[in-house]
Parts: sequence; structure tokens; C-alpha cells
Amino acid sequence: TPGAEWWRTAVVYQVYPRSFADSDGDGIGDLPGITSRLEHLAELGVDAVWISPFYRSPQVDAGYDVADYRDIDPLFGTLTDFDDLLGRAHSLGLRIIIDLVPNHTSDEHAWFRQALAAAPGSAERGRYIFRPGRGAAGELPPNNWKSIFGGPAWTRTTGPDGEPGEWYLHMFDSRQPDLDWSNPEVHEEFESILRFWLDRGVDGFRVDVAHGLVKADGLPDWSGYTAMVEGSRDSGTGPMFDQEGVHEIYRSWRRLLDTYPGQRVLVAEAWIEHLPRIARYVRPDEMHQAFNFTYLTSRWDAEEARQSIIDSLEASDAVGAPTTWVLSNHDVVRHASRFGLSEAGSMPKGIAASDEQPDEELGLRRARAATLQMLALPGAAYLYQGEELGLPDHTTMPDEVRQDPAWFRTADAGSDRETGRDGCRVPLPWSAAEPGFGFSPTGSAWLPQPEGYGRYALDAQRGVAGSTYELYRQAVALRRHLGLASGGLDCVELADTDPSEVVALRNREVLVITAYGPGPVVLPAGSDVLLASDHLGTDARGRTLLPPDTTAWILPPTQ
Ligand code: TEU
Repeated sequence: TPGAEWWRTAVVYQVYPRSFADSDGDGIGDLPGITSRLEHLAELGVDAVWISPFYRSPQVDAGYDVADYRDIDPLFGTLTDFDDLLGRAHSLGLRIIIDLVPNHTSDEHAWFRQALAAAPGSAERGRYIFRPGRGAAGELPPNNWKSIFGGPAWTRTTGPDGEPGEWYLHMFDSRQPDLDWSNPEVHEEFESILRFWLDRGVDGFRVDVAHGLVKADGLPDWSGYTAMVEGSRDSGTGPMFDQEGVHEIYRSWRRLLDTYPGQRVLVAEAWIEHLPRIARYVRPDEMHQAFNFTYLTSRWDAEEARQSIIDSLEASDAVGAPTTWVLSNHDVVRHASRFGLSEAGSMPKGIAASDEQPDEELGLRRARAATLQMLALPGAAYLYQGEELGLPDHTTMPDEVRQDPAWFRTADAGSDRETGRDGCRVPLPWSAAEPGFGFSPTGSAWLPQPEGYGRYALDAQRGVAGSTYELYRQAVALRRHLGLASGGLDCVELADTDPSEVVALRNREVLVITAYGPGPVVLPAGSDVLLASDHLGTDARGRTLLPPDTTAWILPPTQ
């Protein structure tokens, strides 16, 4: 509908720039590479493209450590390349959302360099969170907070004569110092950065660690850490996350965005487990969307999937915002690999060669079924580059080539449980027969591509009936045609099926059925099958069967 809010129903495709397409042959993807492949995204039918960070950066955390928010890293190109990308995208009808990293900067940001050179208590240090240590000689960190990447969240500075000084806070790598958002100068700087990119014409921002900017007054110790619960570092609660003060920041950003024409949007990345807490970020005067990680973290299980869908819709309906659906991104094991594990898709933090290896066929089959379920749900959907090809994680990558700082930290700590996020960040296969699968003109790639990658290449799937790529394309088109993204959802129970094995949803006149159990599901007699994630079967009585690990969109017979 003309005038409708585009983001409410959008399919947004995430580009991870270093792994999307390389134009200059250095083995690292870049902006001209993205521009050269925008037609692929237009053909896939997505509405918008979110691009992970491309700013000037030492690349300690693959660009989530920004040294200059107003420039492009030479690795990725120039501001002119960015303007070309944006212009080309807009001419193809694609919106561009860029990634904003306001919780922390790089240690190479001019502000942090000035802060290190300045004295304790100076205005320069006041942009970050510097504190004296505890203990008789300040030898202990100021509080007990832990970095999400492992180890303490504090690093001690060294003065000009080598004497130990204050500590600074970093919720991620030690080279990602946290900014102090109680300082008005930080607010002014980020409003100016927002304007810089809005004036260039971007359509919105994905806000990194949106729940982390404001810390509780006095930086109190957190009693929520327990040795047993490793994940408690990352549950989105505690004095370092989800503080009331963050909301005022997003209200002011929203007011700024609303002064620009064309519905510019804010998308929160906030790993908060409690859905009603996430919904507070998408109240009418705050952000437009927040990633829904509840759906992403549910396992391959009918009850879990159904519950996460119901809870997600309920939480977002309560504030009048559309929910979002995500199955994969650059921080988690791809869903084609998660669903191929016997744990059936709990969210492992990387899979190592020594771990249980996912069943590739089963994982892909379930991933296709999960995607078909997701694309039938009301609200916006986010796709991660390569999932339209059915890509699995690279799970047998040698440790020496891994680059994720989250991995190095855990390796340093002597743990072999987390392998980091490199497995989902492998350069894309565009062409089965070319060296490096057409990712780069020289055949090089910054991370090795797994064996058998050619079967996933775009040119091996494009125009091939039943391929994962064609399934995505059909689903995206049909979702739009049927108005599923703006529909309403009911959970229904199919006759003669076990709800612990089948999820059946009605959106408008379409029934969306996913078979999670070991046996096939008999589809209602006389239904029209609109789309299915795999071949359907027939039984001796001529009834249509939905095989295990499959989703179908059907039109039941009208009575
Ligand atoms: O991630 C934020 C975040 O909390 C992640 O640590 C997430 O919980 C974890 O990866 C799940 O395994 C964002 C970015 O998406 C991530 O790539 C960055 O490393 C991080 O912020 C720091 O900027």
C-alpha cells in the first residue's frame, strides 16, 4: 500500500562486507563488490540491505571497533564507493541500513588516544569509563564485571613512565573501550554522526549492543555471575545492560530521524532474554524494530518454536510494534548447522572440528523448513547472507586461521568450548567452477572455504527448481503477494496430529504447517499446496503427506 510503513513488513538482508564479494582481489570483500552484486539481492526480492560495519577500523573485531565513524576503511573502499553503492541500491528499489556502534569505539579512535595521553580526571578521559583500581595499590579491577568475550571487563593503563594507572571499562575486547553515555559530548558526537549518514541518504541504522550504552550509577559489582552459568555474561541483565537511561537516547535519535523524509529506521540489537524488556525499545517514540533472538535461540522442537512465536507476537503487539524474525547472523552458528546437531539447534558458540559434527543433509532440510515457517510470520524478517544458498557453518576450520577475538580470548583462557564466530563468516560461493568459488577475482579468501562448497554456489542453484535459492525467492515473492507480513496469526491444531510434533499456523487464508516429529503429517484433504520446503509424499489412500522436517504453505479447501 502506498504510504504504508515499509519496515513493518520488510525482508532485510544482512551483508557482512568482508565476506560478501571482493572486487580488488585482496581476498576481503569490499563496497564495490557489494555494489556489483546488488542485482542478486533485487532478484531475491528483499526490501532492504543491512551492511555490517565498513568504517575505518583496525579490524580487531571485524569492524565493530570503529576508529573513525565518518570514513570508510581502505580495506572496503572510499566514501565515493559508498555513495555509488547507495545510489545503485536506491535505483534498484533497495533501502540501505548501516551499522552504528555507539557502545564502544576502537582503541585507535582519536578520542581514546587523547584519553590515554591525558591525566586522570581530564575531559579527555571523561568520554570513556576510567576508574582507579581497588586494592591497596589499585591493583584490582574497579568491579567484578566480565567481558562478553571472556576475562575481566577492565584493563589497566600504563603511564608515560611505565607506572600502572587507572583502569578502563570494555564490555568486549580490551581494544573496544566503552564510551561514557552520561557525558553530553558523547550524545552530541553521535547525533552528528547520525546526521552525517542521514544526509548522505541512508535509510536507517542497526544499533549495535543497543541495551549496553548506559551503566548503573556507581558501577556496582554484579551478583548475577555464577561459575556454573557461563551464559550469564550475556543474558542482557545486570548493572551493565538494559538500564532505564538508554531509552532517552533512542527517543532523541527518533526525533532526529523523523525530521528526515522517507521513513528512516532504527533497529535495536539487544540480547535481552526477557521479551517484554525488548519491547520497551520499540515503543512508538523509540526504535522501529528490535531483533527477536527468542526465535533464533529456539531449538528444532515444535513446542519451543510455537511458544517463541506466541510470546514474540504478544510482546510486540503490547507496544504496537511489528516483531522481527531472525534465524542466523554473523554472531551465531548458521541455522543449517545448528539444526543438524543432535542437540537440535540450541545455540552453540561455534563448532570445532573436535566437536560433534552437524548432519549436513538433515540440517539443510530443517533450515529450509524453518525458513519457510519464518517467512510466513507477520512482521519483518532478517536474512543473513548465504542462508539463501543453504550455507552451513565451516565446522572443520583449522584453529590457526580463526580470527574472531572471542575465540582468542577463550583459547587464551585454556577453554576449548567456544570456538568463536568465524564458522559463519566464510566468504560466499558465487560460482561453482571458479577458483575460490568466484568470491574474489584472484581466487583468494580471508577465511578458507569448506570442501564441497561448490554445491552451494549461486550459479549451481539459480534457475534450478527445488534449490534453496529458488525456494527463498519463491517464498519472499509469495509472502508479499499473499500479504503474510501484514497478516494476523492464529495457532491451530490439525486433526489427528500431535501438537508436540506439528506446528500449524493460520495467517490470512494460508495454513503453514511444519512437521517436527519422526513421522509424516497428513495434509487436510482437498488443500492446495502453495509452497513446500521439500518434496511431499502420498500414502496408499492417495492423501498428501508432509514428510518429517518439512514446512508447507497450503490453502485448505473452502467449505
Ligand atoms: O554483538 C553483541 C553481542 O552481545 C554479542 O556478543 C552476542 O551476544 C554474541 O556474539 C552471541 O554469541 C554485537 C555484534 O553483533 C558483534 O559482532 C560484536 O562483536 C559486538 O557487538 C561488539 O561490537
